[in-house]
Amino acid sequence: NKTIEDLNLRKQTISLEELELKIKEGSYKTKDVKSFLKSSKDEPIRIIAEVKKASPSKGIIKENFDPISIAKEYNDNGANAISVLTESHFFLGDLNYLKEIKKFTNIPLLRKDFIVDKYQIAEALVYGADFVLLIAKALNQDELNSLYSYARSLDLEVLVEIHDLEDLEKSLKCGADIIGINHRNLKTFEMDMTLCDKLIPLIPRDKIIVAESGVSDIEVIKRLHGIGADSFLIGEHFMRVPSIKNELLK
Ligand code: IGP
Repeated sequence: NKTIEDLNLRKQTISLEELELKIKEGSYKTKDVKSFLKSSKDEPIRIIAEVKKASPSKGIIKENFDPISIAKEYNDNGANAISVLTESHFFLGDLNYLKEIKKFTNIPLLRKDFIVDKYQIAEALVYGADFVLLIAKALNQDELNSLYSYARSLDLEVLVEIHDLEDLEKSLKCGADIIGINHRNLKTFEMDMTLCDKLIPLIPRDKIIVAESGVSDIEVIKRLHGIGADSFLIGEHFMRVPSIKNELLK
C-alpha cells in the first residue's frame, strides 16, 4: 500500500523528536473545541460532519469524492466541527485533507484515524487538527492514559470513543472530557442505536457526549439529545445526500 509506505517514509525523514521541535518553534494554535461541541440554550444540537470516502463496512461511500468541496459545504452550512478521515487503508483518507481544509475553515477539525502512537498525535497538530480520536477498545489503560496526556500536552483536545461499559470506565480513568458513544461495533460492524440509553446515565453530567454513527434522521437526533447527547458525528448520511443544504445542518 503506497500511502502506508509514504507514512513510513515520512517517519524516516522526520522523527518524533524533529516533529516536536517543529511544534515548539512553530505556532500551532488549537481551538477551544469544547465550546463548539457543548450543547447550549441557543444551540442545543451540535454537529460534527465527517469527510469520508469509504469505510470497511460500506466500501466506497462517495464516488468522485472531493474532500475540499464537501468540507466547504459543511463549513458554510453551520457544522460545529469537521471530522476528517485520514486513515488511508480502510477509509481511503489522507492527512493532506486536514491541511487543505484548515486553510478555509474556522471550526475545529478532528483527525479521525486509528491512533496508536505519539507520532500520529504530533502529526495531527502539524497538519491542522484541533482534536484527535482515541478509541478505548484499541488501547489498554496505560496506552490510553499516555496518549491522552500527550495530546493534552500539545493543547489538542481528545474525543475518547467508547462502545461498552468497560470502555466507559477506561475513558473516565484517563480523564476524558469528551466521550463519544459509537453505535457501531468496530469488530462486527453491528449497530446498536440503544447504546446511548444504556451508557449516558452512567456518565458524569459535566462531560460532553457525542453520539456517533448511523445517525441520519432528525427525530433520532432529538431523542438522543433529550437523553443527554450534546453532539452528533455524522458521516455516511452527509456523504450520500447530494446537498446538505436544508438537511440536518440549518
Ligand atoms: C460516522 P456514519 O455512520 O455517520 O458514517 O459514522 C462516524 O461515527 C464513523 O465514521 C466512525 C469511525 C470511528 C470511523 C466512528 N468511529 C472510528 C473510523 C474509526
